[in-house]
Amino acid sequence: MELQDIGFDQWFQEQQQKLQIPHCSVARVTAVNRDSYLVRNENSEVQAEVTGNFLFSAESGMDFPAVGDWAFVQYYNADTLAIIHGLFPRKSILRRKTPGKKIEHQVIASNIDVAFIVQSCDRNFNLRRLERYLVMVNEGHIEPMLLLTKSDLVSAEKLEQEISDVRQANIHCEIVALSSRTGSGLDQIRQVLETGKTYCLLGSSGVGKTTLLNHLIGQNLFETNTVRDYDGKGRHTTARRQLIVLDQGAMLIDTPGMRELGNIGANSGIDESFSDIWELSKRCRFANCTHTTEIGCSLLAALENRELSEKRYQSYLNLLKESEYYQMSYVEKREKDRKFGQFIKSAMKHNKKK
Ligand SMILES: Nc1nc2c(ncn2[C@@H]2O[C@H](COP(=O)(O)OP(=O)(O)OP(=O)(O)O)[C@@H](O)[C@H]2O)c(=O)[nH]1
Ligand SMILES: [Mg+2]
Ligand SMILES: [Zn+2]
Repeated sequence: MELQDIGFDQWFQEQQQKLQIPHCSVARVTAVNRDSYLVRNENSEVQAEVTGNFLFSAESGMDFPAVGDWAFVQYYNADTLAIIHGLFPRKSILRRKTPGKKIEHQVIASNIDVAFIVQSCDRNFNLRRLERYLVMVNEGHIEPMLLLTKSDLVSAEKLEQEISDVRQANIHCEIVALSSRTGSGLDQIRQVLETGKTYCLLGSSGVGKTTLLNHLIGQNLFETNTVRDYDGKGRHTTARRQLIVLDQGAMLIDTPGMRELGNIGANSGIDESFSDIWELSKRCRFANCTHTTEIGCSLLAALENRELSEKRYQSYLNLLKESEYYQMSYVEKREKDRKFGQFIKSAMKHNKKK
């Protein structure tokens, strides 16, 4: 196996040349435990730790290795232990705000091409939750795809209704309905998976993320658990995030079900996820329209003539209010915009080369 096969593409090769870290090899972080890691190189998967210096200089949780990261490592103990000296810049990132007032983020996974937002069509299907996940995924510059699992548990009509509800809400991502029980839809997923690309499973506990993963690897390698009957909730069976390389060459990251998304820490992701509203808002009379009371607000006008649903409008306002950007001071915003500008520039450069 070559590093390219596990996602080390031209962009990362260029970074490697720019960074020029001597005496180090390159490996990809495939699992994060409490204070140790697993990394994968051309040949095998190795236990890893970060250097003391790394611990010392880390300023926030964002600086620590996350699943999907590319790292500079050195090997010890006959190549059975890797020491992580540093990380490559991240090409894309899934992150959420840690609970509490302080604006701090936790990286869920990095360097992902497509995020599978998983909802089971029986009791977990929920448009508002979907919108929250979309904001997170869009902010990370990752392509979203909706997987509606357990299609065996609902009628064809109910499934159709759910898909039409998604479209009604102006959500345009690709949707695949599937059942790990009957196998329906699994071929469609297999066709989606491309060699060398990284995918991530996101969604509530118990929706069948790990079950799907087990089907794709063709054996029950990872633990799954029944859903509690009285509330349809899962039991948080998967405890750690890990990246698995599938036989056909794609990589899949399984994550523990999220209890709740918490506050979203996003700004750009909101406009992308609500592109219909964003388009409308361009026609508001005031550039800083809050879309709540202003005369000449085109959102309020769209609500009036039912072009825009009340629920989607509320959902947008709620997410906006929660967003980190909304809560930041002016100085913080300036700094953030500057950094984000740089991020976009480098991402665009990367895309042009593709
Ligand atoms: N009927 C039906 N049950 C399913 C399907 N897929 C998964 N399940 C069941 O749903 C339960 C939860 O599945 P898991 O794969 O453990 O769910 P998970 O999303 O990985 O949950 P966490 O690891 O807790 O985040 C298990 O009992 C599965 O057998 C399906 O397509 N149809
Ligand atoms: Mg699981
Ligand atoms: Zn407005």
